[in-house]
Amino acid sequence: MLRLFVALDLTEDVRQRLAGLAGGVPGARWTEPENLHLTLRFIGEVPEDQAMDIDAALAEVRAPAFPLVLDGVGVYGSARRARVLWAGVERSEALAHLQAKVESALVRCGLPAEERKFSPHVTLARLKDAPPDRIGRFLSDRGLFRAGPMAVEHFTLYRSHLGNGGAVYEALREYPLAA
Ligand code: 3AM
Repeated sequence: MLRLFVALDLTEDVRQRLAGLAGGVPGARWTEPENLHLTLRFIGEVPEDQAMDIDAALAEVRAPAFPLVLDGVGVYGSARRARVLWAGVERSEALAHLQAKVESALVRCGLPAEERKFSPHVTLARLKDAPPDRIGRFLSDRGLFRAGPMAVEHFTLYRSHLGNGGAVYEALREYPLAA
């Protein structure tokens, strides 16, 4: 079985800007800079032959390249029990279009449709018992964060290896977007 997801890679420059946001929140496990990405679709565990079908279907996706701008920071979960700190993404029709194409390609491979609305973000940190006041300060200090535009010219199928030291992401294949 392979644990898969589809994501956009970020440029070195953007990852460094995001890595620069880390710190100041006790109980935060910050994403390693090389692991920072924007998930288009979590797939989960699939057998190898289905992974090959998924690869073939993703290779058929036709969508244009586009600029991506990261904008602002936020939190998932309640104020008292925040779970994830994230960087937001400026609204982009092209990103929504690509995500919809990826989603329909995966459904054609027999995966169940994603029920949750696509909410593009880059996970900065996972939180455990983080003090709400420190989260509040993080959000207000970093609220004006912006990075990019960066050119999105491909998307990537990743394999996630779960281990004691956290997940390791392996890029299996990149699929080009049209110039
Ligand atoms: O890009 P982010 O960090 O939002 O949280 C996992 C990560 O998302 C998510 O897939 C991305 C790559 O691992 N993920 C992991 N398990 C998941 C699940 N069971 C999941 N998303 C939905 N359902």
